[in-house]
Amino acid sequence: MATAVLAATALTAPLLAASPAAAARHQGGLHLGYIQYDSPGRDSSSRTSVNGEWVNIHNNTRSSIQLKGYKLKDNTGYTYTFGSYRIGAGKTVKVRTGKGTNRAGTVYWGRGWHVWNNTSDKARLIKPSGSQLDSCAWTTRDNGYKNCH
Ligand SMILES: [Ca+2]
Repeated sequence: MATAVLAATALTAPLLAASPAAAARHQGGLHLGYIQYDSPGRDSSSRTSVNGEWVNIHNNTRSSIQLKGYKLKDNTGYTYTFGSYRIGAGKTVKVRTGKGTNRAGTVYWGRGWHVWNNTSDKARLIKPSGSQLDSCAWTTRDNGYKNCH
């Protein structure tokens, strides 16, 4: 019995030790930043209104990262897939929901209507391999925007 407890402890300890590192990952890698999920004013299908929603993605690594094939996904399953876009070390790219011409620092999902739910939703950043790199959820308590760090 004592041996079994010791063995279980030995298995658990490395997992516990890994937790602080997992929490620190947000500051160190490619991650979701500030999300303006509720466009200012009343939602309409105007380009300004739809583009009033956006998600920032930060690259806090020391190297640039090619985002081609990375995905941004909501709770419903709507998905934005990055085309060729190289995000520099320490840089931010803003993904606006509506239509527009991509430029340095801003890319456009190209939708005709809002994607991020104003009451509650969850943004997910997914690697080309399909594994989830980061996620960030909000509720009505978050007042229109969420700082995911
Ligand atoms: Ca919204």
